[in-house]
Amino acid sequence: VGAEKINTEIITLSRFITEEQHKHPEATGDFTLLCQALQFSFKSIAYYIRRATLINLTGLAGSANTTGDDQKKLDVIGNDLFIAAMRGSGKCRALISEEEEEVIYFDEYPNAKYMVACDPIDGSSNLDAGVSVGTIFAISKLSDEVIANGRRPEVKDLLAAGTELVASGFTMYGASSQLVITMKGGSVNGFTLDSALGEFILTHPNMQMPKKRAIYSVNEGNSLYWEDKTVQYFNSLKFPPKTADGKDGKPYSSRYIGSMVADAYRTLLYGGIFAYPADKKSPKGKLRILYECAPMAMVMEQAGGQAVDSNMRRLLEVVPESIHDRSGIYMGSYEEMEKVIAAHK
Ligand code: P6P
Repeated sequence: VGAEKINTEIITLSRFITEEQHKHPEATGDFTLLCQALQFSFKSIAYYIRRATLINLTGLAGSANTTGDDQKKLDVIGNDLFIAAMRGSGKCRALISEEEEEVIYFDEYPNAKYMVACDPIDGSSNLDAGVSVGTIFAISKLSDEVIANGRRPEVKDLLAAGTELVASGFTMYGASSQLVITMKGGSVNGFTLDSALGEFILTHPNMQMPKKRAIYSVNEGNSLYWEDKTVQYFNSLKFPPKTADGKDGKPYSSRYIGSMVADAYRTLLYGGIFAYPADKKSPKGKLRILYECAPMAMVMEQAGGQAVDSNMRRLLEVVPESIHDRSGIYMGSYEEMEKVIAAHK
């Protein structure tokens, strides 16, 4: 029997990013180095998450973050690891983190070109239960004027719509560490961390989300607070009309993990919709624009789907009013999103 053909054409994230760089003659390599630092932060966060229970890293840190969430020990460690990696890259000028009230400026690199927004450990309230959590990131480029004169970008310079993003993605720390990244105008690519090699390997090239799938993902515990059109929309999925020949329609399946990265990754792979609507309890929604909604919206759109806010505006065109500003969000398969939009007209 012939030896199994070993795949020697292994594409690591480093190689993928480098090959991307070579497609752009004007590229300086700064983005490549920034991504190297990013992937190191994912590897180190993954390392601690996998050992958390063993080295007593679960549970509360005894502190609270900017929006009052109780910080888990891993929230603090994940945030510190991420800040150190961005600082060490020398290519990040400003960093916005869910765990930091103010923008962090790396003044030691006054001419660095990039701003990074991140949620170092999204879904951390699920950590102790062993549910997949993740790191969400969004990369944007500062204006030539800010880069040239090396001044600190004003906060207003950082409050840009998601259409300005250069790249975005997330790493989900689940059964394995799955990284999903997309660059402006490009495809969505998935990488799996091979811990033995210490490399993210391309395992899901050019991810295209199914155009439709009868799965909805929302916290129904908030139904009491939903707008009427939202209630009607989800009811139309749960109680579908009878078919022409009088048979019961087929209801959608409900899947809700409560960790955005895990719900987003499943939606990307299987299709369906994920929603965290703005409602009477959270009029601006719960999820943050800069480091949850916008990066995920860019991934969903570039994988062939859509993402809108609770007013059915394209999420990538929503401009945050502050660095921790929130928005309602519906995102997922193209045709499923057409139904959302039609139901909320
Ligand atoms: P709820 C986790 O706390 C998070 O920020 C997202 O990861 C997740 O989608 C959402 O909040 C879950 O919120 O209110 O359903 O527990």
